[in-house]
Amino acid sequence: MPGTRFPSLRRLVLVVALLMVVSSLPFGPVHHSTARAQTSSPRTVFVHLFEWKWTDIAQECENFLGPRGFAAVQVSPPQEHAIVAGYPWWQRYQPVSYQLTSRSGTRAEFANMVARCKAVGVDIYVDAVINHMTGVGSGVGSAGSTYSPYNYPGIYQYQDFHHCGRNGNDDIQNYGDRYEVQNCELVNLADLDTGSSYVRDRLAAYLNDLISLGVAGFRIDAAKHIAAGDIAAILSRVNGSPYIYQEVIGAAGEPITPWEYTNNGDVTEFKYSNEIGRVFLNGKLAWLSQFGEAWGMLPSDKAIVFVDNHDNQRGHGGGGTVVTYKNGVLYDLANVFMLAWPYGYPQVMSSYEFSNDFQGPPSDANGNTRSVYVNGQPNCFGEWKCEHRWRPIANMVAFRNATASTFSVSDWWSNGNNQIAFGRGDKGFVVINREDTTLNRTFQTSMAPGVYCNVIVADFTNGTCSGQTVTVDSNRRITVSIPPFSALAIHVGAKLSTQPATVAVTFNVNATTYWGQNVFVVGNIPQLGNWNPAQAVPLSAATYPVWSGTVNLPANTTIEYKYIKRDGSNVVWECCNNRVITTPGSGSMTLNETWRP
Ligand code: LAG
Ligand code: CA
Repeated sequence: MPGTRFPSLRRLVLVVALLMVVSSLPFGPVHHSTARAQTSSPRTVFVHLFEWKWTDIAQECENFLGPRGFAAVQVSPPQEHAIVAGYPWWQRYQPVSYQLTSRSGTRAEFANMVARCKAVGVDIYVDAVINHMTGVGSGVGSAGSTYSPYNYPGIYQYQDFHHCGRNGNDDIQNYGDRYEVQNCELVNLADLDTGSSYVRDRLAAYLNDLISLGVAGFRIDAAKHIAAGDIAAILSRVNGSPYIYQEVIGAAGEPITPWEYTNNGDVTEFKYSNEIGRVFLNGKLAWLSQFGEAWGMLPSDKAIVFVDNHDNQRGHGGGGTVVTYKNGVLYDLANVFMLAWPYGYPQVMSSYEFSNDFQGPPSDANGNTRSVYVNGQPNCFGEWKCEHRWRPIANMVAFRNATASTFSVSDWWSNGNNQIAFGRGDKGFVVINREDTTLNRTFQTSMAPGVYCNVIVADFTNGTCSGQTVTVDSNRRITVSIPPFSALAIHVGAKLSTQPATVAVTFNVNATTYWGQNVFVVGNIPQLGNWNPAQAVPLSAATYPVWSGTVNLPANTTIEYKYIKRDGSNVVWECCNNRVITTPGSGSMTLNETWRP
């Protein structure tokens, strides 16, 4: 079934059982959350709260992620890690033991977070670093454990590691050599012998401990450096059916490909991130009409997709040309596309501000991470970027959830350049303007007639829209005016049940006429006659040659119109493009204009 996601064959039995229970629900593409559902829509987007503390994540689940319909949070590696001078972010990718004491907090705080997030419908995915331990060397970890080369007391000794015998120092050099990539050391990190039963049991024990605390899924770090069969053997020792996605950075010409990992679960699709970067920074959005499998990417139901991740946003993990929070509104637009486009399982990145690729999260001088929440309020958009709270990104989560049951594209349009639009059947419609001119246009959609909230610029809460509304007319069309570097998105989850407020718009037009000829205004909405001259609104000549009239029009709405001169059935249209206005949210509007011959 296209667009339908089976996290792995091992889950089929569970999935079938669930389907029997929920067979009355629409069969959407993704329903990852195993936690109690809080909304009627499936939850189809997850967020990486990179380097956030457990106490902060618990609050963010309750205050924002749960109510907004997020499926899950990917958390930073929770195990004991190396302490590196200057406290770089990457010290957490150097495990010392599997005690849950890390820069993000204690085991008790971790367990509390998992329970509180689950209670509001949000799963926790753990970044599982299982390919390796620390860099080969000695030190003391974040829980106080000591280690020395290939010796982690009580856990692993020399014989539990690969010693590949290549390149003099056992480091990976040749990515064209499968043996070397999987058995040598990735940047000098002590490489676990994942072929051994002992190591497999020990890694599974770590994952099972996390599962016992309620963890619902795992990102398998550095999966390309572990044979796919070794991962399968580890997972076969794991309890229950956690959701699995594997970090495999595919590269042209390399023998190890993302495809060979799909039997274990889902796989990160780095090509998606790099192509989004190429297209949004240097290309044309018009190219995106077939984005996905047709571009050589994984099947949709196997792919984890992202605009950027914690590695490539700072030149690690394959690097490449990527759009990040530093690109401002362009980052919004790239995420709007990702969340509207029916391909893959999207991961939203949530970053902290950084100026070099080493810098760790906001911290004190001893490397203690600062809290995001201060006095119960999140300290976002400063040192913590909180991209997941940027309005267009946050609101598109509900769009993706509300459109999940129509996981296909309808009504594609582009101007051949950097303006695109597409729909998701009668569930949603999006327009993206990545050009420096305003996009004025009437679009054919497949949406039911009615009034919708433009969730890119406004919030839809308790049935009301805080800003611009969009009217789908009886022909399922919308007429819109989209500023440069902006977007429009409407969906069935943000449809107004009542008609919007109206505002009084006064049309004054200076137009000379002959005796018996009168001036009217006609436009694209019912109040202005739907372009039918016979139903145009008559203006009064009390202050000739200025013709005037006041009409109540929907507030916050973009309208197209023209003036006409009419003498019986004889109609003269003014020339040129349609006039375009956007009505204010309240009050009134006066237009003083001149007939265009
Ligand atoms: C990944 N892919 O397979 C990530 O894409 C990659 O970013 C991770 O490395 C890697 N897994 C290991 O989990 C990150 C940093 C590295 C860092 C490493 C270990 O990107 O820069 O290496 O975590 O902390 C650092 C130093 C190296 C040093 C190594 C060992 O940068 O110079 O050799 O530690 O001491
Ligand atoms: Ca390995």
